[in-house]
Amino acid sequence: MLTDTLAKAILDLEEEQVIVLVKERLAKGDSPLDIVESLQKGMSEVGKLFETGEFFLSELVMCGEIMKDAMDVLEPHLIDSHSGNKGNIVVGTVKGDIHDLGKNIVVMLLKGAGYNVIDLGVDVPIEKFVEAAKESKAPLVGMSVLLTGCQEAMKQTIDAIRAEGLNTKVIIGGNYIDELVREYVGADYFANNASDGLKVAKQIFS
Ligand code: B12
Repeated sequence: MLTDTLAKAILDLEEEQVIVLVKERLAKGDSPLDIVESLQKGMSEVGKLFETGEFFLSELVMCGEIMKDAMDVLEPHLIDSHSGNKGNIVVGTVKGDIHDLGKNIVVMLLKGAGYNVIDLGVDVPIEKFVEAAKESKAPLVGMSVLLTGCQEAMKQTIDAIRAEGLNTKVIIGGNYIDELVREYVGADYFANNASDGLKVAKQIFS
């Protein structure tokens, strides 16, 4: 039973209510990242209902659309006027995976903190990650994955980056990522939310 009203509204797919609650919480002075956390909680519940067959793909799509609308409201509060001169970071969702809502939040937050983010989008081929890391000489590459089936693609992408001998740290993120996954795919860091990702970036660029 969800006690967080915003999480509950997204679980109920109440689009208008979600936007009203997001605006109310911003007006109250809540941090945009706490609001994202509530949305994420609700979406996780939607995912569970999809898994058990109570929700179908249409509900998953709708939940994604609601999240996009909520992010339109939150975006100006996550991004400020920094110029992006703190250094390059390459970010993308791995090959085979088209989930991008979480990645986009990470991108917004990094841009907001002044990094120049090279966003490769979704379903990113291994070579594209390697090329971008090489060309930009980015000290950090961030990879997003939500599908367990795409873990292997993530491992292959990291292997390919290492094979080039690039001096690049790799951070992976996604809802199910943990230390075991990090170790298996050979990443340097992992994060389950955007703010932990930002902390790692700050550490690397410090
Ligand atoms: C919305 C959604 C969709 C939308 C995505 C819309 C979009 N534009 O992204 C649509 C409808 C397209 C979709 C499609 C599918 N989905 Co889907 N989807 C979801 C759902 C409900 C929410 C995901 C989400 O956006 N969460 C909100 C964001 C904010 O959270 P987040 O992604 O976790 O990101 C945060 C952190 O993880 C972290 N993070 C994420 N990336 C990164 C990267 C870095 C570098 C860092 C530092 C941090 C970081 O920071 C973010 C912000 O805090 C999840 C359920 C869940 N538990 O996540 C299922 C889920 C991921 N989907 C699932 C499935 C199965 C699918 C489909 C295969 C369904 C189908 N039969 O077609 C397809 C896959 C298509 C593909 N090839 O990718 C499964 C995956 C199961 C598995 N074990 O692999 C899940 C878990 C649902 C479930 N429980 O069954 N999906």
